[in-house]
Amino acid sequence: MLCIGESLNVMGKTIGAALKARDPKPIQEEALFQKEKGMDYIDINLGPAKKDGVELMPWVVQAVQEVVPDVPLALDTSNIDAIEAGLKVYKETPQPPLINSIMCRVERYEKMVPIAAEYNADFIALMWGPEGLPRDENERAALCVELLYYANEAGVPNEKIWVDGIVTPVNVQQEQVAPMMKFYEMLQDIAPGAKSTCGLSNISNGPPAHLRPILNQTYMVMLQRCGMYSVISDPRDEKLTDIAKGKREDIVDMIYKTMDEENPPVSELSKEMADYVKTVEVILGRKLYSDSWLEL
Ligand code: THG
Repeated sequence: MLCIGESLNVMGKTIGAALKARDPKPIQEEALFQKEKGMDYIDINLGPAKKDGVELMPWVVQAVQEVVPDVPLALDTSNIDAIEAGLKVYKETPQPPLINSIMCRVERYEKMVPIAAEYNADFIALMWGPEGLPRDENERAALCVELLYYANEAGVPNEKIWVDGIVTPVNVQQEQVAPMMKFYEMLQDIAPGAKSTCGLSNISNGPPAHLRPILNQTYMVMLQRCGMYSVISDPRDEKLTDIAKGKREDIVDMIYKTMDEENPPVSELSKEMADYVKTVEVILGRKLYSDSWLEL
């Protein structure tokens, strides 16, 4: 599983202030930190960046590439001109840069797909359509086919497209989990060779901070089983990265067994393993979500 570090983010206190002040030091420290923690890509998340994105994105790209020239970057903003300005100054990395993201809305993708093609960038295809969030796997599939067909016609092959079905918080949209997983199981049939990704931490947006890691870790393993290729993830969660890099097969086995309803009773398990079993059950909707699911 590839990991795309999420925390070079305008919403963060330190990074937000550094971006505003055009102070490269905290940004470069964050980039070096993410590389040391094993991130395969670094997501540069500027949010909407309506006012100054065109000037800010190239400034950040250059600051980051000065210290980590070998880590590919994801350029994350809804400002199309800012994305293009970032790509203009981008210095070649072992993997091409990743545009984050192109929505399934014609007025967006007809502007952005040609930019991806021109700069040889990969892009994240965000399953956000004219009516917003798709309701199920079939609506996701329809949006996916529409955008990928357009991209293929413009000369961008599926291998350069990372499909994002959009992860939603488990505490408010528990019923969205099954369609997300079904969609990723279908993906290679509807878009052979396409890659995939998601904003993993969205699943735990809402629940208490100390419970976010186990939700993120468990859902990552469940999605990997459905074919997920990469996750946008928290580089400070070392256990998550260990699991992603195949260092915790004991956890992966327990999660798979629970998905298949072949897990031992929690009374026979260590607290660590029992917590993963309970978390699979709450993510799959076998148990109703509450913030105290690990205590039950
Ligand atoms: N899909 C795609 N891109 C995305 C998302 C997605 N980019 C943005 C987001 N979703 C993924 N990135 C983050 C970044 C931070 C957090 C969650 C997802 C996060 N941060 C902590 C918080 O808000 O509490 C800490 C903030 C801080 O640094 O202080 O949860 O779905 N394609």
